[in-house]
Amino acid sequence: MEIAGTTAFITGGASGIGFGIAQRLLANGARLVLADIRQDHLDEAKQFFEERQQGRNVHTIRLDVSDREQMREAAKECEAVMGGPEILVNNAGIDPSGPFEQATYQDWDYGLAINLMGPINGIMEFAPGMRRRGKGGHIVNTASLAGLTPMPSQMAIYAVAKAGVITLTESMRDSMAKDNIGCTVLMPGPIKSRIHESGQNRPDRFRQGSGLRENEEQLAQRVVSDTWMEPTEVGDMIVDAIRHNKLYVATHGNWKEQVEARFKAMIDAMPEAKPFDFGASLSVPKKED
Ligand code: NAI
Ligand code: GGE
Repeated sequence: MEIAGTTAFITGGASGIGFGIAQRLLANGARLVLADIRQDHLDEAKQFFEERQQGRNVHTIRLDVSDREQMREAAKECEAVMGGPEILVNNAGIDPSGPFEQATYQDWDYGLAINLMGPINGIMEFAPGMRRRGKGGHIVNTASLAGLTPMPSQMAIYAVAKAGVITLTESMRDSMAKDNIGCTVLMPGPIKSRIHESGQNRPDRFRQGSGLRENEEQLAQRVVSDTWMEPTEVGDMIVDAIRHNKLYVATHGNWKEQVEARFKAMIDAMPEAKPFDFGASLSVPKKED
């Protein structure tokens, strides 16, 4: 599809990968609605674009992607203020990692509410409008290579959510295609960002009863490495994926061996296929049966 003249709604659009995608979409002629839970990130992003005489093409909305009411209101506000969106980027996410044994239900609920239900809420609240306007469009969901690569238990909550985002994107594709809406799942490796500040972004209702507070405090001390990729480079990959409706974008090739070994082990676990008619068992029984 053509990016120029569209509106892009980007969750977590005021920092890191989302902000990198925002910059490259704007440079290619899109208007932006940046949605983020952090007002300081939104103010900083807005100022960045104002300094470049692009403020009028950027609208900001404070919201939490795990709050469905706020997502519904944001869809209305986006359509009213900037039009569209034709492009939806479900990117907001957090790092809920820590010792598996210490994770509580609160930590699971938090990790899945933001990283998996966030994209689902985005699709539930925005896809109907995108279909109704009939202009086609594109949906980008940010997963991670951690959703595909075998991960240690420390990363279990994160990996479960990100694996879900990959499957979600793959399985919604045929439905979206009927309305000329393309789909991309972004699977980044290490990217320069403020994901180490995740502890600050945990919504209040998920704070009491967490078992991972110590880990969040440790994560907050981590420094961004020079060797990690620039978010604008990821933004360029997303511009290309939207233009050419590419389902998968992986930013790094460094985990190919692990991913290949994982799929090989799964395929090796499968017996030789026996001839079998799945037609009857997989279809809904008819009334007269
Ligand atoms: P970041 O922290 O720099 O940016 C994320 C933005 O999302 C922040 O501005 C934050 O305030 C916002 N946010 C957090 N929770 C939110 C919520 N509930 N509702 C609305 N906004 C919220 O981090 P980064 O790294 O750019 O993260 C973006 C996405 O990329 C996440 O989904 C993350 O899991 C994913 N990712 C990041 C990688 C990395 O190396 N940085 C690698 C692979 C995936
Ligand atoms: C840069 O910070 C993070 C983070 O705090 C949590 C998760 C991630 C980055 C990523 O999604 C990635 C990095 O690619 O996940 C991995 C983390 C550790 C080992 C391998 C990973 O992905 C293959």
